[in-house]
Amino acid sequence: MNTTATHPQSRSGQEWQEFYERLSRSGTAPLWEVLGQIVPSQPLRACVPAFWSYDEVRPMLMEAGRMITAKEAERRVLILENPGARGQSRITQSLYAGLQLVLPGEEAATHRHTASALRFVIESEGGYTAVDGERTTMHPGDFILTPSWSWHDHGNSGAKPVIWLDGLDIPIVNFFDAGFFEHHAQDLQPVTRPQGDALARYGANMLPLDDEQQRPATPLFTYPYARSREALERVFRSGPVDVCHGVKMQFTNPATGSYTMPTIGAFLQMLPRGFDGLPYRSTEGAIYCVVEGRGQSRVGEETFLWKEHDVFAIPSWYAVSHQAESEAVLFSFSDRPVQKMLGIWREQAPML
Ligand code: 1HN
Repeated sequence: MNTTATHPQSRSGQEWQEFYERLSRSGTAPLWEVLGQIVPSQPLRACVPAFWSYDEVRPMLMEAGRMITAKEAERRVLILENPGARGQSRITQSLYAGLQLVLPGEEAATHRHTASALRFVIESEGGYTAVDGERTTMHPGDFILTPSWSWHDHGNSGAKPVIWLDGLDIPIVNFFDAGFFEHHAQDLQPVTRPQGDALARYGANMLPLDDEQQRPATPLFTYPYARSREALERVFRSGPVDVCHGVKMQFTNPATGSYTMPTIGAFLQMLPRGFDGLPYRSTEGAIYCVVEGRGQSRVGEETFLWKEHDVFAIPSWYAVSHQAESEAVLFSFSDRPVQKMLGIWREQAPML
């Protein structure tokens, strides 16, 4: 506060204090004391750029696997907590992320919640997720969705641990105090459609003839890596390669052409070997998972050296530039769709 400067002779410090106490007792507060914080000239962020080495986290996830079953835990997950927001179960201001483990033979029971979720598969030979009556087998690199209020359960019929990165819009849902959760009557929901049904109906550049249903999220709930990877490779070969992003594509809802879910957008990008990207920033809070290759990303003042399966978070308005030592593929997700829908999304690219 700078009351002496703005009101040089008008009030004494004691009068100000007494006035503020009265305001407080009446449930009011002076805007002029907080204006700069609540309407900043540019984003004031609590969350900071952050990095999780898969080699460091994986052993602890396996340790959790020895200490608690998937059934006991409901979901056996290590939350990736942003160091600027400890205890708040968020990786960026608006999104939650965690690493989930399902051991051989385990099942994670069917439930649903208002929060929308995505999975990005890291390790799986025989892992599966069922979404609203349809199962999909998980392969490394697959991008799988469980939109708001869809029934979902997971299992592992293979012989090795299944691990994936979860991304949810929990902070957004809780911001609106709109969180609901329930268990299915059965531990495992009945399977009502064969594997590949959604992919055939919605993932072949066609739609069922009578498909005019308006849905906020994509009816295609699985995006197999083999397909996305091949598309990226072909686009990369014919170029151009963006100076900031390499070749970056966004996953879409085939019925609308829009983002896969209203709150979380997902992206896959390829960086050619030796790529030295220019800095870029936007207001989206983004989470990256390295799929292939090695390299580094400068985020603000920090440099993250990454390799396969590492995860890093880029909060709003931090400049980021990527360098690739070998050809690299990065998966990312962010709150871009909701910001765009609200008309508040900004970007600055490239920053020269
Ligand atoms: C959830 O339902 C899953 O279904 C994972 O795998 C993480 C974190 C918070 C709330 C619900 C899942 C979750 C979650």
